[in-house]
Amino acid sequence: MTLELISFPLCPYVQRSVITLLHKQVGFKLTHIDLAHKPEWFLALSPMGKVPCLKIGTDTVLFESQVINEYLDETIAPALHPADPLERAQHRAWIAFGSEMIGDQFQMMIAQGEERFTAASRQLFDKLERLEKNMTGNHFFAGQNFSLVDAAYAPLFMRMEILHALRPLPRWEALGKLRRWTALLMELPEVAGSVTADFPERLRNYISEKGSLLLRSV
Ligand SMILES: N[C@@H](CCC(=O)N[C@@H](CS)C(=O)NCC(=O)O)C(=O)O
Repeated sequence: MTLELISFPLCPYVQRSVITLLHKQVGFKLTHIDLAHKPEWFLALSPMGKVPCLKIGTDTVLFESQVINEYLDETIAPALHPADPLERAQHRAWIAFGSEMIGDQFQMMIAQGEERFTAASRQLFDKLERLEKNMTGNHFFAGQNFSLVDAAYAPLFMRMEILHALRPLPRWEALGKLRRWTALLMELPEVAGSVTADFPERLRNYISEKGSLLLRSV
């Protein structure tokens, strides 16, 4: 069965699925599209007009990163979700929490004015601090084993580190457990290899084109 992931190179949701595919060492084709000029074939494929979409074989399509990741997890070993239903539900809940933070982070990155920037960063950091309190600080999200939660959070944390390098973010700096978790994730080949080598520069250019306050006030 062939797998093709439809992508936009800067999309954190796509990156979650790329990490999962790389972790599972399964062959797949990555097809990038320009979200500013969505091709007709993509609009025909994607009910919400969003990436990622996973094309399975010639005519089956899945959308929504978490749905894609769960499908991959149920069909390709090793299983990354816990076997216990309650634990699995908790992992899903924290993944949903991470999705909210990706939205906050995006708003913070593209905010042009002080008010929007402050509001988005408060939303983001309040959530990050809550997550920090929930962490044991013991390796990955659930200890020694890499899980779908790790795949879901790595794109968010990768961007936090890039933004922090562009403009120091004291509230990020203070999150010791999350930053240790981040460092472990960034060393993994499936995380490092989930973006192109010029990703930090591409991200910087993207937010610069948006007139981001984050860059203007450096
Ligand atoms: N909930 C979706 C979010 C996907 C998403 O928002 N993708 C963005 C790019 S990062 C997109 O395709 N946006 C295009 C648009 O909204 O027109 C998921 O987890 O897959």
